[in-house]
Amino acid sequence: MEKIKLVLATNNQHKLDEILVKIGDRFELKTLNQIGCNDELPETGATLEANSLQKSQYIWDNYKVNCLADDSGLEVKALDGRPGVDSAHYAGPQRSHDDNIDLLLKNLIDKVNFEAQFRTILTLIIDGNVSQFEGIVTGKIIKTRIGNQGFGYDPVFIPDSFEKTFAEMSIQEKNNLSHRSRALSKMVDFFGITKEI
Ligand code: ITT
Repeated sequence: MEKIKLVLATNNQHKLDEILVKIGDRFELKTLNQIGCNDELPETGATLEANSLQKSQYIWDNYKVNCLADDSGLEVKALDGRPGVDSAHYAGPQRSHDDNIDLLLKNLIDKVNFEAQFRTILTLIIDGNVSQFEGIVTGKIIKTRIGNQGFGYDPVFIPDSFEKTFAEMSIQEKNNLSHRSRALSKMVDFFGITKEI
């Protein structure tokens, strides 16, 4: 069966790697570079849903190719769901993962509840038709960084039922349970594609 072609509407190499490992065997995936797109994708919405749609719609409108965008965020209970949609630039426009974690830990200093979740909204556009898929993983924030794999808030996030952070996991391990991977599984189900064995 011919593989479905999708352009991944993201400039985040880590997301690309996680998506390629998860579904690269079942889809023909292209990066923005490969279609000659070097643009900053628009992300001016107030929600993950809106931003995810904006990024995918931008690629569809400008390149007319089937595409998939990911907008994700860390939602912390004691911070009323923040940083949420602002996760990438929580500490400022420099979009520094290190600064973001520092600010997160500072804002949690006087809190007792460290529960948090990562949430992803994928937006798939096929022939102009839009579908969205959500993935969530719950866990907790820890006060010091552990691990050097992954990206973003991975060094301070321990998923429920685990004793290590996302940053201590390989891509495959993280893909067993991550928000992104769960949303991707829903998309795969949507296409009804089974893994070849
Ligand atoms: P694109 O918009 O180009 O896809 P981005 O990094 O700007 O890349 P987002 O707007 O979705 O992506 O921002 C997501 C931010 O949330 C990201 O920069 C991290 O700080 C955090 N984040 C999302 N998924 C994460 C994950 O799996 N592990 C750790 N942090 C994550």
